[in-house]
Amino acid sequence: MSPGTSEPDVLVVGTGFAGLCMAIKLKEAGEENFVVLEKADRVGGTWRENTYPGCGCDVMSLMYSFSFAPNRNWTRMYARQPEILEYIERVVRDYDLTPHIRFGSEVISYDFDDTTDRWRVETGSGAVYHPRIVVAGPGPLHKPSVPAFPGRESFAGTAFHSAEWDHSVDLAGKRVAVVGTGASAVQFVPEVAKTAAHVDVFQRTPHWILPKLDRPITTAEKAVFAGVPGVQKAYRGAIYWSHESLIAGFLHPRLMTVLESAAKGLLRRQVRDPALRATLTPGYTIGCKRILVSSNYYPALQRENVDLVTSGIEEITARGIRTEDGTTHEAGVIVYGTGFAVGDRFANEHLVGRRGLTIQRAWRDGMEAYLGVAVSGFPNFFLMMGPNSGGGNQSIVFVIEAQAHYVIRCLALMKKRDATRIEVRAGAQREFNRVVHRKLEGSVWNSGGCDSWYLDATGHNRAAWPGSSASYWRRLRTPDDRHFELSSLAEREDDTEYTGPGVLTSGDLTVPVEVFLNGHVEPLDGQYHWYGRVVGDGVDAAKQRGRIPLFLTIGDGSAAPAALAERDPWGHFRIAGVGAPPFPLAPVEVDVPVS
Ligand code: N01
Repeated sequence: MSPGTSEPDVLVVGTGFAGLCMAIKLKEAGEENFVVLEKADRVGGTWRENTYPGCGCDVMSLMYSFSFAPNRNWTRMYARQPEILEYIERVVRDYDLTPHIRFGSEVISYDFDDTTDRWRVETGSGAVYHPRIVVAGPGPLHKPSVPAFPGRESFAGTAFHSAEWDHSVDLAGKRVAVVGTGASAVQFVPEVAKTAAHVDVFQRTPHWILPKLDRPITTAEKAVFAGVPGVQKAYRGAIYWSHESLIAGFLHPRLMTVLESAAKGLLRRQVRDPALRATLTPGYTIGCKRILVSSNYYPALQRENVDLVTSGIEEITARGIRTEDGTTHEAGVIVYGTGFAVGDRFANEHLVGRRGLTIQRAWRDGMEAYLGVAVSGFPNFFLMMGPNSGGGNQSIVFVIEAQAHYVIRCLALMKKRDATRIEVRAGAQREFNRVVHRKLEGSVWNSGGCDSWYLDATGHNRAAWPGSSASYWRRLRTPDDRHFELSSLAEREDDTEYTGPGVLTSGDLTVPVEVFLNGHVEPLDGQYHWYGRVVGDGVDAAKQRGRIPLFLTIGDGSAAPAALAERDPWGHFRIAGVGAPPFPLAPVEVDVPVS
């Protein structure tokens, strides 16, 4: 590829596990003309962003790596953030991905160009790319969510979210308030409590916690992994199947009793005080919220300098947090371990697909994709870790690998059919989601009696895959071409409503042009939308005229108000209008019943 090109064949967004996996699979498939955009100046995704004390993975290390790039250097059964980031950076070096990565490139808009079957992707730094294919890999958990507690801005101390840890603040000797008791908080509370003068942990809902069987990986184990072929793989296989066996319980909550006993056992062993134990015992089925894994959280809560606060947060004051029981809990620092905005993924993004369809409109009833990867209305666009692709009981890296493989197979399908456009059929997506949501109805996520980020505001589960990850993997082996619309630009151009000469006028300017136009009645506004390309010397000048109205006339027809957009990748201008088109419309064929 030419690493500086603005017309890559494939554009990948993000350098977390998902974006990097996609990049590696593209290389393996012989595709070198791709770029990877990264908003930051370093790779790593969530493992770059989350640096809170104690940050690590609650999936066992041997399963938290690419299957094709095993890590012989893991030091612990459950790796901590620095060594996961180190692993990711090593993968980038080993696969020579750096020449493809554009750092400091945050995407601000994605627009599909119907007339060229390419995307226009713009970054905050003003760079514009025209890729044929976009693969977006923004993690589902990357937008920190801080609840709008009354008085939040009045706090006189320092406040930050766990995913934006402020390492310039020394917590030693300070009074710290921690809001939230989820997967992040159970990791950093024990660390913060070691040096803080006092920690108040604000719990709204208790979470189920399983013991974390963490320990260093011994030198002998490392030697065996390195020296005896297949051992590390077998170990990984055992972990994979132990995670996989849990899915029966997630789908049939009555089977969760075994896990619930294990969690209750930990609570019994680690919390002797019955009142505290009761406060920490959830009132919903285990698995409904993400199951936490920790062996040092309960002991940390029982330290002299730690209090668990269960009265609801009423407001934040300059001095701390006032709870509904009237107490003010003084704090110099507030840490929000309050999770991420999951439900409104793409809510504020400029992502415009075929015929001007925005992602907000497409997802007005909730996020929906086909196999978590493709979205109807958004051709040549693939999503990694999209809605209902799972990862709840399995390493997300496994899910990501399956998705990258699927995208490669879709690209191969396009090549085989000589297609410039691939788009999942709306009917296939609808049917897929009907089945997914029906299967999820009885699952522990939907019926376990809790609120969680798996469920959106309408109560629909937009996160989980209703089956084993092996079943998801199988579905992603080969794309079912009956579920996709594959077409080529050349075929569609034959199909244009009008191709031929026309005249652009703008004030006293008249420009003879060649136009390639198409159109359709838009169901959203009931109007005829026409659009296409316009070629001719002087189109540039017409475009420069700014506010002076522009018209396109064809033959003896009437002048139709038009607008010129930016050039396409071949230097031609796009033109569009709404209302009566400048070309005659073909008569609509009506079936007349034979009497
Ligand atoms: O966030 P969470 P997280 N008032 O959403 C509370 C992944 N992860 O950052 O339970 C009071 O789990 C909320 O209370 P409640 C993992 O997938 C992975 O900890 O809603 N409290 C809860 O206690 C995880 O699921 C690893 O009642 C409020 C907490 O804040 C996801 O990230 C490690 C509140 C949020 O918990 C998110 O984890 C860490 C309010 N208004 C994280 N709003 C791995 O090891 C929220 N809370 C792979």
